[in-house]
Amino acid sequence: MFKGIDRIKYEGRDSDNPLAFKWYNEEETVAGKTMKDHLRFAVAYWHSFCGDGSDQFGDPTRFFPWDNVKDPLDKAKHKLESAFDFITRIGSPFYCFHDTDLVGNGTVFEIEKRLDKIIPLVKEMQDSTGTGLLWGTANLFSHPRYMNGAGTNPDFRVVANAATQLKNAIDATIALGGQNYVFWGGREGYMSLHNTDMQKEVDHLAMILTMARDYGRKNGFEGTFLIEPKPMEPTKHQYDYDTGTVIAFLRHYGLQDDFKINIEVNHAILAGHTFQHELQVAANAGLLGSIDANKGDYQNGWDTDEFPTNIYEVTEAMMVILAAGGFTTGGINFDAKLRRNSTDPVDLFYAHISGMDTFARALVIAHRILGDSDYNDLRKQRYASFDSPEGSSFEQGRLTLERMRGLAMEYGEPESIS
Ligand code: XUL
Ligand code: CO
Repeated sequence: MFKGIDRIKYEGRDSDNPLAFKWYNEEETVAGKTMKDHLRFAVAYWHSFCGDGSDQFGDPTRFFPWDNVKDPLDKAKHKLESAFDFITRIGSPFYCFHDTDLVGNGTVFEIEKRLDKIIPLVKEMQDSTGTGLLWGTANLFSHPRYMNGAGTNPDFRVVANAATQLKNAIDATIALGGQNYVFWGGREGYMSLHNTDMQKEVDHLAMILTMARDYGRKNGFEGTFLIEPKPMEPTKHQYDYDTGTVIAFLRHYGLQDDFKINIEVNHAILAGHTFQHELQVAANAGLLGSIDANKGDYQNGWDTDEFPTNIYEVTEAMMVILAAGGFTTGGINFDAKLRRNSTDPVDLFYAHISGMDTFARALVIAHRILGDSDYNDLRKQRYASFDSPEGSSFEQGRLTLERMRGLAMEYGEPESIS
């Protein structure tokens, strides 16, 4: 599929070769770590090797060499070879998948059977190319059986099917040495409260996550479980609305030691936040796990999943990520797709190169802002009044409202707002 395209190399800022990196130099060291180790890029199997360009209004525009292969397993093998061909040529250390991206959809036992056959081949591909699995997940939202939810479905028989698919996806993730396991609750929510017992559904969601945690840990999964918040689309009200909501949920059900957050740029925007805001909320709670990198469209109210190229936005994000200590098991997954009218296989390279270069450049700038400028000092100075004896007494919980009133009388009306 990608014949004639060599391994993408770093050529530096002066290069005008569109098939070369201008900023992403994987071995270059920034703040004591290579760019490769800082950024931990991953290619998303679904957008890059399953996305055919179709949308609500139009048919596929992009065709894959395996489209007409009838046998699902043969199709899976063909797709696997092309996927790893791309992953190695672009030089991404990781990739991510849904179970159904690998083997197609069907009954949970059809998926199970195909996974059993394909996972050893995927493992061979990973080993021979030196590629790692950043995270695996189960697609619990596309099949009609999940129209009213998976873990939160009102029909227990659907929940049992979802749990089976989940178990198998965790098994696949463990077999492939996955560093994280992701839950995005696309249909875990509701459309109308009139037919919804919200408390019951949220309890069920927590029960499924608890079972997944226990199963994973019992079977040797040492990575991080991640929840990816999104406020809406496809469901009207999704339970994992945003990072703050998910943190409260995890703490309420005692899941905060095994789960962290996977924050996606476009989901943050749909929730009425900025990406940086969501990152900071997660960092404050010690729960910043991983990111799904993309870009929203500020004039649209839906998830456009564009490749990230806004250097200002990405730099602000990298500042929060660096200040929080960077990724451990997490990384940067390009949950981004080509536009429908972008149909040449080479476009997948241009898109990833732009995204990877933007993050690498942002890493360099963010590091310099944090280390070589007054940025941190200025922010610290803003709170300097809390370093006074009274200010620090307040922070330590040693003041009362009565004492605050006394202090206010002493201070009088502040002359200027700092
Ligand atoms: C959907 C989305 C998903 C998750 C994985 O908006 O972001 O692709 O990342 O299920
Ligand atoms: Co995502």
